[in-house]
Amino acid sequence: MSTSNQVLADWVQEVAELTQADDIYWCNGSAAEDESFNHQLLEDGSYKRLNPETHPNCYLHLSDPKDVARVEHLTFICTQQASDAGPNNHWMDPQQAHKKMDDLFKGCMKGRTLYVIPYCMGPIDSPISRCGVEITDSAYVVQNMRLMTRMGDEALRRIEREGTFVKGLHSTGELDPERRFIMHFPEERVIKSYGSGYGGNALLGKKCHALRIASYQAKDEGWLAEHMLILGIKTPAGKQHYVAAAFPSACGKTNLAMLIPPEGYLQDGWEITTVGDDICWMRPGEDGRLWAINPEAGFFGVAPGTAKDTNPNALAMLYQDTIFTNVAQTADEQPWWEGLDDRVPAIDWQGRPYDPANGPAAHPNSRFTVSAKRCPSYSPASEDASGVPIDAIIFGGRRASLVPLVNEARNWNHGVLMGATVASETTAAATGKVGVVRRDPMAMKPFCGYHFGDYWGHWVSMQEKANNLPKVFTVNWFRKDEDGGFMWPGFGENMRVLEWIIGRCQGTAEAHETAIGLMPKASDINTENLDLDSDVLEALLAVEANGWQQENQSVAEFLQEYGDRVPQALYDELAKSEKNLSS
Ligand code: GTP
Ligand code: SPV
Ligand code: MN
Repeated sequence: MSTSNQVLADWVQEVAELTQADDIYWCNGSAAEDESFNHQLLEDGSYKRLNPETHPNCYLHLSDPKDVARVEHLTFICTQQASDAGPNNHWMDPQQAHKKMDDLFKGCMKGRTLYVIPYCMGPIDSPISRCGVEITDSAYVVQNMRLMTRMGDEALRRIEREGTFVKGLHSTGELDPERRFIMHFPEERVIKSYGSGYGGNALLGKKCHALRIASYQAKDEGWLAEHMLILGIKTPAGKQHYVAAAFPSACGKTNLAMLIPPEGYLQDGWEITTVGDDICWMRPGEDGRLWAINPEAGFFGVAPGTAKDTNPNALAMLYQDTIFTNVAQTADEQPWWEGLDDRVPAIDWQGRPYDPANGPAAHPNSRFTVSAKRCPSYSPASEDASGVPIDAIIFGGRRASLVPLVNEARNWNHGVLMGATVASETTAAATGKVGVVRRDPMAMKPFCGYHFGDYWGHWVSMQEKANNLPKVFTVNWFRKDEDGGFMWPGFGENMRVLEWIIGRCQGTAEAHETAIGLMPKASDINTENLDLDSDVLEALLAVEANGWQQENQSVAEFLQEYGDRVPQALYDELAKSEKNLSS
């Protein structure tokens, strides 16, 4: 037994018996352990060493070609009452789900080692952080968890002090899509995942714990667990602000979190720092503001599109100590993906000689795993036990039409309505069709561990818990013209929108009241050195009354799908917008 926590010791024993693992190994988080896992993964062929000259200590892992993304159709929330999971989740009776999973886990680790990974989500000394233990039979998962969380002895000591932790059981199983399930038991704080070794399906600290289980727990305890990046903005006057932004998977969180402002902004003294790129835990502080931590310690970021001109900070992280999953390789064994540069890859993400006839060289959901500390814009405030105070919350998605570049909520409840009804085109981050517009409330459609009606009610209720809440905005970087081109340049130029948002928070930027919220006029956006036609900017900031009337009709239908658990405040705000539009 390697722990003084009896519940943990008993659980590990029980799982070892169920899975019939040959060995049990407790991860301690040391550098020597890291090295020995890398060695083992190279030996057994799970890793390929990338060019040590250009990419020291970087490894390539190619997953099973049928195991390349999250599987929302195989992901379940198992609450006692089906109604508590809500129409936004697949539900299974907890008893039945446990039985199903335990049958799959029976004997699945015969001949294999069971790894115990104690981890802490958030700074080890933060009262906002929460711990978990993942049991897995995948050394690749161990190495990802090492980068993505604070794992090992320090986390175990905290678990022993606190006595509580989330239990996550994982096996890659046979990687058979027919024998693959990601089950959550939020009432028991338990996760069981079988049959996938990929990303959010297998790194249980991430989506399973930090979003699905944590969102459920946060509702009971009065805080928020969100699919949001956190970034710091320092103004030329030296004022430090923090912004949290929720965009659906593969819709720009990593990019915005690491934004490098345009030249003129840098000269003026603006500074952007990165606290997190995917998950944000926020709770009301004594000052009535929301204080946020990034529960993660690393980035599991989308590789395709990452380049010198789009996200130089991200690219700079990836030259050492990085795990690449499902990217392509150049002839000299450097990692490569679409959008990186104009070299032609030699080998594709399935290890075949590259042939354009086989589709993209890197899988569209190929990813890098890297420590957050390697990011040039990494903020030291990420380690603050108290978190950072949030000034603005931003919601966004991919909308080719209608939704303007930026819009400010009239008030908190209107902000909750805007977040609750964000729609976005689906991406390769989950299996299924890409490019279909669906509502993705707060970017949490795949990740909310309970009924959306209750979740929106919880958001509305934050007003009673904190009297100095952030201002709320929506943005849309993805409007397209008739030729299918993006109308807004995006990436670093998004700074111009952030400047307006910060100006609104400080009370210095102008806004005019529209039917759908408070918006800048084109002249309120800084366009110095921006290569954009003024009529394009006008179009990006226009409110199309007819389109919004239809949108609101669709929003009303959407809310009705969630029945009487939807807070009345959302209908009231929707009615206001409808009245504005018809007057
Ligand atoms: P997850 O890790 O899946 O939660 O995703 P994410 O939200 O962090 O996504 P990420 O920042 O990696 O964005 C993925 C895709 O969005 C890439 O193809 C980017 O090139 C594209 N993207 C990001 N920002 C912009 C932008 O401002 N404009 C445009 N046009 N594309 C963008
Ligand atoms: C997402 O899909 O939102 C991700 C990647 O951040 S994964 O960890 O696979 O869920
Ligand atoms: Mn994500």
